[in-house]
Amino acid sequence: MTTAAQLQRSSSASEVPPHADVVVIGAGFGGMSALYRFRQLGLSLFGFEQGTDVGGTWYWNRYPGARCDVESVDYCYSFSRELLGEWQWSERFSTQPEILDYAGYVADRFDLRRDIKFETKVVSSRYDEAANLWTVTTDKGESITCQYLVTTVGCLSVPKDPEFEGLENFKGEWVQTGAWPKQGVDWAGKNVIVVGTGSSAIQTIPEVAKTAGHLSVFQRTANYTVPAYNGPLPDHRREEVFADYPAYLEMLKHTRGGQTFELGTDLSAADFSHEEQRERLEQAWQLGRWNLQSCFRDITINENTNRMVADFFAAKVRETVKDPATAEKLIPSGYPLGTKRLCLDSDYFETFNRDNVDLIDINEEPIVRITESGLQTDKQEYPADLIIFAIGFDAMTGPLVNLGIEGRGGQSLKQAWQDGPECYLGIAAPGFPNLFMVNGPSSVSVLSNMILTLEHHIDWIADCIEAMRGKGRDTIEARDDATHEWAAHTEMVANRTLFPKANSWYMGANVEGKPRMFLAYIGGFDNYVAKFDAVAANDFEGFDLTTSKVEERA
Ligand code: N01
Repeated sequence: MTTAAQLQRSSSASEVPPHADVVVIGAGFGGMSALYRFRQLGLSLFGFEQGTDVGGTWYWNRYPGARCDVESVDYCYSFSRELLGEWQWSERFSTQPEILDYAGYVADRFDLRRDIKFETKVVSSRYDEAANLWTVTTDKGESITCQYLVTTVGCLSVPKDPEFEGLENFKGEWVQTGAWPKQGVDWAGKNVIVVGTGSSAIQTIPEVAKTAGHLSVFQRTANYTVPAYNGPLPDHRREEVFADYPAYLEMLKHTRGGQTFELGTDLSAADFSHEEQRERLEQAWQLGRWNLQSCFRDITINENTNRMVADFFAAKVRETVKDPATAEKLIPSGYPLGTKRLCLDSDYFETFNRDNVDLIDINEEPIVRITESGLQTDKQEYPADLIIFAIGFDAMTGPLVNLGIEGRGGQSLKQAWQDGPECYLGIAAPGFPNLFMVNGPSSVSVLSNMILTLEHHIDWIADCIEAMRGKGRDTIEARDDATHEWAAHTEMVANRTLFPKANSWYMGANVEGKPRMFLAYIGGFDNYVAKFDAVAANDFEGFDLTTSKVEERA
């Protein structure tokens, strides 16, 4: 096995060329995959990345305890058999530093950095109808034209600003999990406050509690979280994965969520006896991962089944958390289990048994303001040396509307999506020709295994560009009717589930003023892939493929 340290760091681009066939925005896992794949087509390429290196999500989210909640053998690139053979994960759910090492290894291994300009933010991307070209401009004042613009900016990459009164006067340090300082943060022996109890906080809290002087956790909504049981990959999974690794990853593309679960089933709770249901739930708890959400087919469809599983969950919290009042606060209510992303944790509930940790429910004790020395609720002031905001992201649309994209007639993506995003197949929008948004709104992305879904998008885009060249076409644009139909379809599929009942980021409910709608496709990765296959086989149904006047003149 070659390690990341053995490969020399590949050098990155310093000059921006005047033109490239494809410009890729973002050098996370999507951007790297795009550069690799489009190079194979012989296209000229250029990429921009705001960070100093590759890694995307795993570059920015350096908070303590950050790990992937998908097993690393599943959450990895499938595009190269050699790479699959070379890289070995040291743990079942790898840490952020190891995932970032992997990203760096891939960048070196395939010399991807040579086409990427780092520390560069794209500030506008404008489509010129007469020239049939996009012009991408950066914060450094550079610009480049391209025929195809591909965004790989992530779904959860714009952290919400902590808009708390008085924060500007706070004399201590404050940080955000989603933009954790690269130089690190020291919390040993300090009074620390964590605001938020989503996935990021649930991973942060147990780590910080180990060495903080005191930790106060401010919770608005209690969350469902199951033990990750991190460690070496269990034997039964080793056998399943490594018997034929490439075939295994290919198989995952034909599953609902880009992963398999031991207790995954097509049977509903009612198909099991009461005793069998209890046994399955107990087994699911012991197996970890999303077995608890997968052990009955109808958990996120049927309220009764959901309540039964939620009651089982509540009993586990009461068993684990010693102080009954704290346990009750930690038991979620008001939304069905699984309709906010089920978290995976390491000793989250156990952490509230520590003497140096307390939990404040801000529904009972609202935050009034941040003071110079801590956080003031309507009952008391909590002193703090460090405040960690783990308050989430402007998900799915935030990263895209921030790119200053303007399509036909100068219409901005922000304007086009002001009443909610309509994005054909989660990849393209009418009025924005030759723009491909990898894992855009209404894609399966966040409800599946992200790396496999973005590889799927990128392969499809590459095949599409190749097919267009074969047909002498140079312009592709999503049709209005197909886009409306896809939006209606994604909404209809979501409305068949319990997901719309939660005030989640899936619904855009975590950002004030954001239109409330389900922002992803919940019909399954398998059905999603089949839809893309059908669209391509049917002469790119739902898209207009044309030849621009520019090409005709040439
Ligand atoms: O963000 P979140 P996250 N005052 O939005 C609270 C992925 N991810 O960064 O629920 C007080 O889930 C908010 O409360 P409420 C994963 O897909 C993956 O944790 O809105 N509190 C909530 O408790 C995940 O779903 C991994 O009432 C405020 C929390 O802050 C997604 O990222 C790890 C508040 C935000 O939770 C987002 O997770 C981490 C306010 N003003 C993340 N505003 C892994 O792979 C918000 N909150 C393991």
